[in-house]
Amino acid sequence: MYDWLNTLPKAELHMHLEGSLEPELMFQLAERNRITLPWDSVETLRNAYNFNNLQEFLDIYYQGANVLQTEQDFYDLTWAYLKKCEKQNVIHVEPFFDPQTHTERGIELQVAITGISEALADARDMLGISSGLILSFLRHLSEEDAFATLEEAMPFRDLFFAVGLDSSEQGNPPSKFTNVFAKARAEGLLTVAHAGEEGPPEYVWQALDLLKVNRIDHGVRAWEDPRLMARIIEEQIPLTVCPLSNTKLRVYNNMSEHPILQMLEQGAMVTVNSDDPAYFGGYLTENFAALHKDLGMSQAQAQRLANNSLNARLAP
Ligand code: ES4
Ligand code: ZN
Repeated sequence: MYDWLNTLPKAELHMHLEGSLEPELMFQLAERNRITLPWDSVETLRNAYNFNNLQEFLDIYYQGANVLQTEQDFYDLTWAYLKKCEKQNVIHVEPFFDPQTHTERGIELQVAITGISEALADARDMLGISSGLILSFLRHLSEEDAFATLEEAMPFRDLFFAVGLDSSEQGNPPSKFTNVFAKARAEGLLTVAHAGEEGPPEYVWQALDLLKVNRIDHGVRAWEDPRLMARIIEEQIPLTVCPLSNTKLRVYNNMSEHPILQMLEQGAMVTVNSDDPAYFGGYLTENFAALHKDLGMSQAQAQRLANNSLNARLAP
């Protein structure tokens, strides 16, 4: 089954490039940039990947991102992910990057977006992988900070097609970013937002009604609200679901509790994604394989999920 799932043509619509930083590359870049990491080896670092919630993960994810300093570093990070996509027959990707994770520590937005975009362009030419980049705002920071980030990014407007919203969800509702999302839409950008990962169904309503998003990232907690599920199905709003992420961050204690196949069977436009593959135990095929192993996903269901991912693409 793994090989069959691996060969299936698919798209990835929810992954954070900073979350594809494998420990080996993190240590390599630390050495290249003469940065001291708070872990003494790849093994120690991997052993730290035991999270009880989103925040415990984010604390390590932001620390790891410190090794990314030069355009070449961002290129190497992105290229390693795209080579993995080639191996797993991922033919289209719409990855996120978090400019504020880098600008906050003095790395210019231009450095990150140029390195990433060059790798995406090379993957188009050399690997046949199409893509569109999503600029994601950190929701634990202010809306004013998001406005400044959008402004800083406008000279590179042709290098990204959408904005997103990620980081600590609880206590940072979509409503906090209503104005900056309106501004992004006025600039012709599409919009997505993480909602209903740890946060309540109310945050999914807000992402739809206030941020007017074209797609919901995660959205699994919509399952608790039948009225919301009815709307998601009626309007065929894509949900980018991340099964291994949800169990690693204990949104569900066991994959057997995950509602993704029930959502699919009700007619929701759900897709499978890896989120932060270096931290959560696998890339796209591993996420599909986990659904087969733990939820008994059939080949027909896998085919529908893969088709959904290709149909829920937003990049031009
Ligand atoms: C993230 Cl899993 C997840 N949730 C929210 N924000 C994130 N940034 C990177 N991974
Ligand atoms: Zn995510």
